[in-house]
Amino acid sequence: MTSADSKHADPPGTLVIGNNVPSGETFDAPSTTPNGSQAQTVDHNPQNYYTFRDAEREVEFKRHDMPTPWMNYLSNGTFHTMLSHAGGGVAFYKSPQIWRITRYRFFHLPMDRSGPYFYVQNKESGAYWCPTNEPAMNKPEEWKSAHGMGYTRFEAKRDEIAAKVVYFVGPYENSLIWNLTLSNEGNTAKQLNIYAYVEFGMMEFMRELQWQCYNKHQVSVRYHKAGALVYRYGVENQPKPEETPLVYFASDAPLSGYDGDREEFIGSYRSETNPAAIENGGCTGSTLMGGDPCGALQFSITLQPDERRTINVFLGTSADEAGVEKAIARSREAGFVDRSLQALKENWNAYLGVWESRLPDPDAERMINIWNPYQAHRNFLFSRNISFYATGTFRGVGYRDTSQDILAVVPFDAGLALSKLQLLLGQQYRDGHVNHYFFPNEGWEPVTTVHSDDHLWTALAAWDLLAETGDAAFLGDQVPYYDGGQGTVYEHLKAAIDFTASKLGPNGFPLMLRSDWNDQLFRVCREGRGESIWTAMQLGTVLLRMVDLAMASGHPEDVAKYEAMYEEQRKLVNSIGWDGRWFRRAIMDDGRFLGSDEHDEAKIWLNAQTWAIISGMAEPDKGLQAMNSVRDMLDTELGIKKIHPSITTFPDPADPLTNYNKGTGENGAVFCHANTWAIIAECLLGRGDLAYKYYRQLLPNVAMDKAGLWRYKAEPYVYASNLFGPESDKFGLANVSWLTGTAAWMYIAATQYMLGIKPVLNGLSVNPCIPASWEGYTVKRRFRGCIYDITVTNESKVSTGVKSIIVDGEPIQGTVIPPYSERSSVKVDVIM
Ligand code: IFM
Repeated sequence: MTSADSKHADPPGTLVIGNNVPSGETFDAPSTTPNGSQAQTVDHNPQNYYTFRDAEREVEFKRHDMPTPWMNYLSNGTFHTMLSHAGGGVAFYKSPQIWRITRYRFFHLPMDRSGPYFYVQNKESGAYWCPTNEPAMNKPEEWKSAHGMGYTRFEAKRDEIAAKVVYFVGPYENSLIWNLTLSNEGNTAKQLNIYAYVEFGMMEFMRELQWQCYNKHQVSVRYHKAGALVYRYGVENQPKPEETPLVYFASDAPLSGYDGDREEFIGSYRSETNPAAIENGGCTGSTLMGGDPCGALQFSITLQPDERRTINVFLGTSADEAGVEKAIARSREAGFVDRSLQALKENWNAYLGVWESRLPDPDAERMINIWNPYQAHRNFLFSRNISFYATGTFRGVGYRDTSQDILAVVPFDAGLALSKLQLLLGQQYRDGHVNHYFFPNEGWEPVTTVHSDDHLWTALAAWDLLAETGDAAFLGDQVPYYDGGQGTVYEHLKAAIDFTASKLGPNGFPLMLRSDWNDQLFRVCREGRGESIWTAMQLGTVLLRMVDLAMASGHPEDVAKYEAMYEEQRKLVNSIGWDGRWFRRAIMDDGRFLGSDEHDEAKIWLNAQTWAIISGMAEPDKGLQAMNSVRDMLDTELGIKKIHPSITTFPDPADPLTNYNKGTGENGAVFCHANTWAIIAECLLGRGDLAYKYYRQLLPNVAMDKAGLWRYKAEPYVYASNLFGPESDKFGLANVSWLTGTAAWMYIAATQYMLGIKPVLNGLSVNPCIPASWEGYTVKRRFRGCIYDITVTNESKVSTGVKSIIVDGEPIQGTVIPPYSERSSVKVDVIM
């Protein structure tokens, strides 16, 4: 809906672009300020900042002065680094909460510090610069960087020296590899000092904030005879001292100096921009037995004209001294770095090779083939732990969030998905409820708040696993309960249903308990009487899956119970849950409805409309009317608002439902995660044009183009959790990018509902719901050991409806293609 065609009396608003920067045009500030620093050039055209290189699965950056750091995650599953396009970032081993290796200063200015930096210094002039562009004051004359699958590279030139650095975490060692190649492009020999620098932090970030003054004297940086620095975090009372690794900082090139004491290398009242050691002739040879640790390695080299030299630096971890020596020795073996990078690339080729599509929309194609599954994989790995927005301080694995993240890993690696499902089920109590957050690496006590939705999510992942593999054996696997004893996977899922059945409220809907998917709802259900109408819909969705799971695991006796429960909730949703033009969201403690036309604020909530359809519960006329209300009241030019109107005083000015400013976060923002369900719902209604509109408008680069780069701000290649909504003066500002449930569900919405290629129990269903204008598309999808090479032809220019499917020349009945495990590939022609 644009504000112009809104049917609602109080339209959500209009798109205002760039109220902090002049709109529409580009202006260039002088390139240097009076004090010599480079001034920021404000340029609204995204094309001047970045470009996609789809064949390489890369996004390349032309400028370092982005509105925010645009991140990548480098990881081998154990050792991780979040790294920005300008070289800022943080490395950690397993957990950023207790084994954080380097320091990243969240929310501080200048932003995006510190990071794994190289400095290139001309010995004669003393001038120095960084291939990462930041943090040195002197900037490269030419510069670009790029994020790829598991690596980030920088290419820069200054004073006839060209530098290329590739940072990545390879599969063979737990280390961040910094692969630097320097070339002399001039006619004279160049005497250079090269420095590699990292700032070590206290491994426990919470402790660093609280107890740094004492505990800083329990860390050390020693020089190791292998020609390396070794950082030891020896702080008392840390949660798992026996598992805390040593950190090594080493190279395969001979050192000409080092520092382990940040004061010595950086100096006082200085920063990474102007390190004292670099300006004063070189490293001082400091080590550290208490204080502020760092790692600085100095290499003194001469490069002849046209000469090229590679220096590899390894920032890694190992359990003990012997392990450190072995890891360094292995890393220095000839070919180690190339082999590691090659293996990384092959692993991603294999992972992403499960799906390859060619679509009429290149933005959608790129997202579906590359960035969306990549982002979803990172969510699966990191949950909501650490990003530019989240400090990774007390965020473990969220039961709700991770259950959803699993969905987008199932198609790529069912084994990995199953192990995470089992990890989650280990957090379930015998009565069926689960821990809300838990800390598998840290060993901390879990967060035990009880929510109406958490425990139900896992059934969706279990059903998807069954459909993907066709193998029900895992449903019989034994998994422990958190409070003792064990049960099969199916028994765990059944216990979840039993728990909800035992927690119904006075009207018969599931009690809200602490909250449902929406974290804020506890504020209207504190007294324990509130009920969640949305959870009834979630339960319904799960019950449909449970019927299949019961049959597949040999428990047909449970089916009638699930069906009866579904029917009971369905009736309630369509009676008490119906407000006249949309479905209500909840019943508050005081018995009033949330999400009703009778209120001035928060009249309509997106989730209650979309899940009424997803659950199959909505009576057809009500479902259609509800989704029309979404279109008319919630949709904007930049995505669908979560609620409307935003809350300022509801339900009580002294105690409003949320403290979020209107148009932000949980209050009237465009919540991208919830938008995914609108796409699915529209596909289920067969409205392909609307589904596609909802999908396309939230493609990050598309939204950025519309909002303007300096308004949108976050990365154009991964989804953000939310965009400020039209009731905010910063409509279109993207927040909390990378780690969001948007990633998994957007992938499911696009591939399984829009493109309609969905594993089901008896095969691969092909049932597209696309814009009527699309002429067709192709998808290669690996499924149960066979590549399905699918060509969809939309000769009738419709959104939905399959006329015929021909597999290897043979027509099949219906829209489900059976498994062909005995064939390596099949050619599938689908006519719409
Ligand atoms: O569902 C939650 C999620 O668990 C954390 N982020 C916000 C979502 C909506 O409240």
